[in-house]
Amino acid sequence: MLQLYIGNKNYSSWSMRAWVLMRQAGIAFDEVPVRFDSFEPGSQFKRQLQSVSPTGKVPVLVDGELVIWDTLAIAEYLAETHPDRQLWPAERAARARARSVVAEMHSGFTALRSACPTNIEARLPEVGALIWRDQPAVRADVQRLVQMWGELLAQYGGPMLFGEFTIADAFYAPVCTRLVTYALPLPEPIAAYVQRVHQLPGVRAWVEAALAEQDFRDFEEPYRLGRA
Ligand SMILES: N[C@@H](CCC(=O)N[C@@H](CS)C(=O)NCC(=O)O)C(=O)O
Repeated sequence: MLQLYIGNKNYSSWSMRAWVLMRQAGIAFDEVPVRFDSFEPGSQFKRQLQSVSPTGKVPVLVDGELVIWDTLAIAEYLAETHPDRQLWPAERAARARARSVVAEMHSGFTALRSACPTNIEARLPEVGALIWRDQPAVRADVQRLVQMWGELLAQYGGPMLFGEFTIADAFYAPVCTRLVTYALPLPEPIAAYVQRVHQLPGVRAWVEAALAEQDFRDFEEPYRLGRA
């Protein structure tokens, strides 16, 4: 059985991508939770990951003797090993485009990611309003999302970015939860896509588990210190 090492569901956006992808695609796996205590070298988190992950980060996929780390590599491995699940679009041009937007997510949107850390349980519209007012780089990231998603939904007809669910939707799922947490303003068709992503069974299952977790970590709560 495949094993997926993941961090706290309330906070770990990279874990969410791999987990949602597998769950939504119906790929069976055992989940190995690695609780965030801190990311310092001697932390329980780093010690638990030591034997399996060369980077000390989650997610990590273990398939027998094989260890695959980094979300993009995990997604590619699953696409290769489960060709029947159509994790990438079937058509070559769409597939190239899907890889482009996934790579763009993997290496980009840094302003949005650093200003609006994932916190599924939180509702921080006032914080989001200040970020929106004061951080043009965040506005530019959201503008790029609106443009990208708008073009893809128009071209492939929805409901997901490439028609049916693919790796691209899994990669943007934690962006969708951030947009809700911080209530960043979105035009209607884009807000509707964000809602559709929230309704995917794989995303619902992750969000429900994140809400049930109730394991608040101050170092992941820049806007709510003392919440734990
Ligand atoms: N590029 C990696 C990023 C993984 C990552 O940063 N994971 C976070 C949790 S969401 C982590 O393990 N952080 C621990 C650390 O930074 O030491 C991927 O795509 O999987």
